[in-house]
Amino acid sequence: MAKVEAKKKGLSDERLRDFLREMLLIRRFEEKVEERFRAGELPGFLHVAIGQEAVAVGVCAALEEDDVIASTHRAHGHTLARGTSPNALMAELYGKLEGCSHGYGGSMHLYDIERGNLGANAVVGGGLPAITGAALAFKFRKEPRVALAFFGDGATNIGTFHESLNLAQLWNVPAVFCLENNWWAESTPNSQHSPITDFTQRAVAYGMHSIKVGGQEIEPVYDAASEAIDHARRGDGPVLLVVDTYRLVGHYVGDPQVYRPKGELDELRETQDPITKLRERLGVSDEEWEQLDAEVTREVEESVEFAKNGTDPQPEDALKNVYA
Ligand SMILES: Cc1ncc(C[n+]2csc(CCOP(=O)(O)OP(=O)(O)O)c2C)c(N)n1
Ligand SMILES: [Mg+2]
Repeated sequence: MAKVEAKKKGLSDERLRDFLREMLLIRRFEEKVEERFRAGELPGFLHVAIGQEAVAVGVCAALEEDDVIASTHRAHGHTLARGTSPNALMAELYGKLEGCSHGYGGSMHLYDIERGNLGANAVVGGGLPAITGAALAFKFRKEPRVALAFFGDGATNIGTFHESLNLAQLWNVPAVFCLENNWWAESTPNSQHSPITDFTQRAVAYGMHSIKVGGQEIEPVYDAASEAIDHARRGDGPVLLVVDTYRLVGHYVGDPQVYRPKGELDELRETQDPITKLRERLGVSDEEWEQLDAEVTREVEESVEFAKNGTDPQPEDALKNVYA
């Protein structure tokens, strides 16, 4: 197991400013989505990943264009970071044909095959077998591509996690398993759902290489993800990439979070916000910040307008694209 410290591999300030913009766009997008959901405009169920933006942006930035990802029920950040436009994502959340899943999916089923997004998955652990299969296909075809699955700490207790890691290692495929450890599975803390606290130990059972990194600062996330992805791409086998992070909100929108220790959330928001950390790291002035914030907020507002003006699917199309 290699622990990646905050080493710098020459990420320029310009690149970091792009990361800051992307993270802020995801934050403002999710805040807006939460607001519109509470107003009753969005069907379905909603999980936001506020606090985990550095993972989505840092890991996706380390991927190449031809690589693929699969995501979870907490997928907006991964989807935007992989290049889906806010318009296409917002339209999906409004159930419109212009959405990235053409209105069939909603928040937990975001697909964008053109951008290498094999889909979000409401079934915990559902993305891991798909990623193992994609990686096997890349290996068979001798394509220099990597397949990466995002999933949570709770998913490490699901059978598909173990089956996927076992087969990926056995077949030596170019897969990266990116575990976003936010310390909770719904209202259950790690200590009550996993006998193992250092998740890299899960990889030991499969003889798999693992890397662990803190997820609130984007530079080490990017470095660790690059190392994992390079390892897989050069044929050295799959990697379990463990990223410790925090969800600074409830499990779902509306979660009263009575299970949290008192004061925990306020303290984490104060000390562990990845956007604040990057802003401070870059020394972004108030003026520059306000301009950036105004720009991304406008982009988000425009996506709501786009979505509201979108096309409703027709009832007779309900069974289109249903294969089983
Ligand atoms: C197979 C399956 N079991 C249970 C659920 C209900 N469920 C939805 S999210 C969740 C917790 C997942 O925790 P984790 O993997 O840590 O992801 P996080 O919500 O923390 O991002 C559970 C149990 C589900 N969707 N699928
Ligand atoms: Mg979790």
